[in-house]
Amino acid sequence: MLVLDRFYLIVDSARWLDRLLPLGLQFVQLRMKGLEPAARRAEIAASIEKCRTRGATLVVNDFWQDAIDLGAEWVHLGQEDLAEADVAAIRRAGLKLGVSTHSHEELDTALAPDPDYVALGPVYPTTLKVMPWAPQGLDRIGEWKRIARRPLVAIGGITLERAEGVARAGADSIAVISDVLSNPDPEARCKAWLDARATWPRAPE
Ligand code: TZP
Ligand code: MG
Repeated sequence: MLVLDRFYLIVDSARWLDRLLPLGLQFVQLRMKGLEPAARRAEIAASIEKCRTRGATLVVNDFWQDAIDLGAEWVHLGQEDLAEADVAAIRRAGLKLGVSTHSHEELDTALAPDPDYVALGPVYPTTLKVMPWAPQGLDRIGEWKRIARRPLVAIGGITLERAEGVARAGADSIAVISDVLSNPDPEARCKAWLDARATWPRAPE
């Protein structure tokens, strides 16, 4: 099975990468909302280049056509994006694919394109996104990992203090926004995550 880095940071601009890649960040998603196409493509191209230079893996959220055109290696799609995306084109171009799920109903849809990981959330309440789904809780992680039979990314309201429990519950990787980017010292917090991930237990297969 594909091994994901256990810490998966989500950023909204390439500028974060200049600050955080030097700390040893390995797995990062660029998730942008509301940019004009030209600005968006410039952000994606810059992020691909920065990650490549540092040997990190970049995942492009939503904009799968840009991701293909600009030579990204990974794309992440939500349920709605998945319905509209040309998954065959993504695969033909050799990109890996991650998908989001928020409920049991969505899991079937998420598994249909045989994704390289499934992201489950929100595990805890998140302030970042208004969502109709209740927090899934830790038990759901192990349950979904058994159903999905592929790497599971946990997301939503996860803090460094909660991370070990999330890993113990079976998450292969933990995706985070606010706990790092809203911290008064994002570099120090990012470094703390990177150091901590080596100490987390792995749930038995
Ligand atoms: N999808 C499910 S929860 C979430 C997304 C994009 C937001 C995660 O942000 P945070 O700040 O780590 O809760
Ligand atoms: Mg999306």
